[in-house]
Amino acid sequence: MKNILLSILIISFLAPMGLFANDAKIKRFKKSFDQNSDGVISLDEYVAVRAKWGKSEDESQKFFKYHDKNKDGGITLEEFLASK
Ligand SMILES: [Ca+2]
Ligand SMILES: [Ca+2]
Repeated sequence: MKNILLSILIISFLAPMGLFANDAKIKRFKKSFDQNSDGVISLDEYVAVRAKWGKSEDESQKFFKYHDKNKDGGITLEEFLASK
């Protein structure tokens, strides 16, 4: 019985934390990366935004490919949230 209560406690504590993490990512997607607000991060947007943070184009292209799961040349919000 104690274990069940503990599990419920842990789940109810961790679930909102997961939501907050996603929330921060959604904000980052919309405010930082998706410059033209079409719901997709293009390679140009991604490289340009990261360049402002002092990141190299090589590294950004590598990360872009990692995020772009279906390799269609754009990162959707779903793809962005699916990546760590
Ligand atoms: Ca865009
Ligand atoms: Ca994609």
